[in-house]
Amino acid sequence: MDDEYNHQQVERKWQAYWRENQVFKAVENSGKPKYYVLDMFPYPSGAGLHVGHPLGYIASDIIARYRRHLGFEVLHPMGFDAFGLPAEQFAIDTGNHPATFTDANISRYRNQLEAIGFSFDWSREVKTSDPGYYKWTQWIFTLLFNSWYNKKADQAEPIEALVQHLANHGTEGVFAAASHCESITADQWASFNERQKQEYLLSFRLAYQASTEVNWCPALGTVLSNDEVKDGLSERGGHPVVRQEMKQWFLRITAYSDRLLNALDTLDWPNSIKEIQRNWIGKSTGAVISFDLAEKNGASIKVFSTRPDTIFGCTFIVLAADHPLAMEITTAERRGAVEEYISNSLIKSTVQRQAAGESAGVFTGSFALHPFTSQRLPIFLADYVLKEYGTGAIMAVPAHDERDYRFAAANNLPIPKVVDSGGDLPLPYEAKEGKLINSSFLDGFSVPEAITKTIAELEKRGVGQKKINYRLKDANFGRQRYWGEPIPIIFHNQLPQALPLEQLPLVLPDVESYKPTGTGKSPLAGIEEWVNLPNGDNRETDTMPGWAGSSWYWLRFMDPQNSTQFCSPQKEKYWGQVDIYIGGPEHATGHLLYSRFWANFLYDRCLTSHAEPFKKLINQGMIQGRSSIAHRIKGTDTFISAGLIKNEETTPYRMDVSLVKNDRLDIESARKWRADLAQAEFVLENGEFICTAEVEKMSKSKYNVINPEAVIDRQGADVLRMYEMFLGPVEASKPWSTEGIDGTTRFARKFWSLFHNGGAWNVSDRKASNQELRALHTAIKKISEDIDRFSLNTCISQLMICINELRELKCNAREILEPLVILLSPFAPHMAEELWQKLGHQSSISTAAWPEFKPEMVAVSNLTYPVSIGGKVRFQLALPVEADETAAKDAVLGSADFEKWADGKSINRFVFVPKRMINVVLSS
Ligand code: ANZ
Repeated sequence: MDDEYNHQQVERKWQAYWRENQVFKAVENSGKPKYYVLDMFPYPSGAGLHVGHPLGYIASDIIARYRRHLGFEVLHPMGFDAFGLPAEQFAIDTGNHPATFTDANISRYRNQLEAIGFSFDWSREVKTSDPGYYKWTQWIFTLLFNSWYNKKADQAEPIEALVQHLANHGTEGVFAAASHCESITADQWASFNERQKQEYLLSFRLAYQASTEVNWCPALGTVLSNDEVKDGLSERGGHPVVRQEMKQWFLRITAYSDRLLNALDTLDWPNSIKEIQRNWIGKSTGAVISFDLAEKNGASIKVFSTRPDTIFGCTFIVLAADHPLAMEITTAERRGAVEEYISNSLIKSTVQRQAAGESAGVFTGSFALHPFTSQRLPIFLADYVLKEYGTGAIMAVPAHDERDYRFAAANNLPIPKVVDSGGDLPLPYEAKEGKLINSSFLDGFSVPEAITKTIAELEKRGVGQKKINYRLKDANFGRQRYWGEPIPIIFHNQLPQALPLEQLPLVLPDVESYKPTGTGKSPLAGIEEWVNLPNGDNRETDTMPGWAGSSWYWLRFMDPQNSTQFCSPQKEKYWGQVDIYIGGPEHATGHLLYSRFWANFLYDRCLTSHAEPFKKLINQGMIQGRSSIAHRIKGTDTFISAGLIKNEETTPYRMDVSLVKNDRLDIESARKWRADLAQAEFVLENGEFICTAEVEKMSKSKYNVINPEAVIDRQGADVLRMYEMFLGPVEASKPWSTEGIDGTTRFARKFWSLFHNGGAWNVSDRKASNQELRALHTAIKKISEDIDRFSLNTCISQLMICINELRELKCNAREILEPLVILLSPFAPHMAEELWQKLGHQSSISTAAWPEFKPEMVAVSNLTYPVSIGGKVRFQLALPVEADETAAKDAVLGSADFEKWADGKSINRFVFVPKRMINVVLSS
């Protein structure tokens, strides 16, 4: 940058100014309309931020600053999602408390974020691992525990409402989302003792305990998540992992399936995310059908099918290997084979089971009877049928289902066709179009008609009914780990009770060892005096999963210091929904779904004014790294420059990107960087060693990480911000290019120099010309529209166009430059503040009114050209904007001024510079 613009000094100056004056502090009820701009708050990892991380934060900061210029009261907070496994792993490895590690990382993150010039209201910073914060995470959990879902009212209600109803009417009229709901009368309820009552209520609570299968690793003594298991072995250490039943906490998110699904239509979110959530919730309408067992009187198997119309094409039945009836129906002759199959299957995770291929399966020796034809249908176990979905059993229709088709083909089972596609399409034919054939009373009907008819017939015969099924499962809510919010439950006579608010927060106690206990329980289980209370009660020792604290944090930002409420109703009402939420698409089925669930729940319990938390969502893309790869001849210590590689077999060797400039390797520095390079031989081309480049994820292990600090130091935060936006649409993924940033640096310099002449301040109070006004208003219009459309890269290009035009016009008019600085301010706030101050303003530019677009300014039809004759400007001539050289020449020739100055001479040379000037040389 110019000598006179010292970005380091200017940026530091304004960051200090913003901090000291709390310029971005948001206040409630300021009388302005509100706008809430939220970023997905980071997990503070040990590696700090690389230039990819702030992409979304830069975009949201531009929006926040722009909205302040428009006169909104903007809430733009930042905080830290501070519980998580890396900190726990650090604690296990070093014996230090995970909080130490977390706090050190947070302070690094905060410094990095501040250095980029974000307009966060730091007074609202939250940290999910802070007891003052998780007090309320725990409280929301207790509220879930003390609620049930009334399907009739379609909302969550206090459990006391259910208790009241049971006391008055028993289960008559109760329509609940429940694990199971045994019908009882009011008298029976009255006859229950306290223990029976509590046990009964457990099935209804929105936070409940149930036994479920987990990945248990005996060698590590811990439960692993699905992604921590690869091919039946623990990812860390490679120890065997088995599936084991364990009691776990769950949240009844399934009660909200329909609401979470339907409200998607009202959200301004990317379609891709909505589609992922729709599929995740996975609503399908079909029927549950009973198939009687041929050899067991009165016993039957229930299947779930979305295609009951195809029932006459069913030739066999398949159960999940872990279906409760699997062993019971197996005949003596088949027992050995089935047992072996089941034990092999049980060690696999769900994902592996599905990947096993459809042809894998085993015959049980038993048969079921077709409900309409009484035909005997063999019953198999196979991995492609999942225990957790539907009823865990299917009627197989091989002609019209791909998976059944492959299984039938591999096991020589018949494949009768029952839907006629109308053409000659190969089997399996899965489309829901065509007419039924070979199907008795369904023949000739279309698929939808046949579905309705079949269900009616099944219901009439009492062997089936319509059923809506969801893929969504209740959310597992406990982990057997240390670094999380303790679940605020105590067991009294083995029955769970939630701690009252007065006893919250239940503070995470210190432990001697962060290691898993080896018994499957969390390290908290090792603290006797904490677990066992003097009255004989004991505490839950599971902690909450990583997503607990982030499921409501946008509410805490509204009222972060409140110690008596999670958020005051007045403040919640003022800020309402998050107007724009920016974050990565990887949270589609986790955080974004859980947050919607909690928000809907809190709304039901009359604690908030909106059921949906995030009105508009933007997913930012990734900034990828551009790795530098040197090529080493295989098996040698010789590296060969990229242009020289012919037939040699080479292996790639990633060089740290800081050692490479324009693909040229700094060999001497490389030798110092890594010992194995010290003695290596480098074969050069034209005296240089050239690397190739590869675009891939930015990561430490690929040596392609660019830290924001380095860029800020060299080019400045303003340039970093503008460059990241200029790279392309925020939503797109794109590679970082260190060379590419130079163009943005030049632009920043040009912007600054527009206000200066030879280093001296040069802004004039003269009137602006039409051309200047036109350039400015074109920019106002385009930039305002583009920010509204969230097209931030084109804002930067428009600024660049505008600056080039104004430079050509040698514009130094305050009337133009002042509004121009405001246009720059969301993108390059430090330089904008500095220029604003130099323009004579006493306060921050951040609340200066956004320049108003005046259409008449761009509609100007005439431009004023200075006409010089013989090197001197002699007169001004108005020409239509679209005038070309010929038109300009005609106009000059026809003007009285020209006649006067030409003095009868003819034109020798005519120079026309569009929008700028006309130069005439007369013949002598
Ligand atoms: C008979 C049939 C005929 C089916 C046909 C499909 C096509 P969605 O839409 O995902 O809900 N299914 C049911 N339970 C299953 C389980 N536990 N594991 C694996 N597959 C299961 O899919 C429902 C369909 O998936 C059901 O309809 C069933 O196969 C299968 F021409 O029944 B269908």
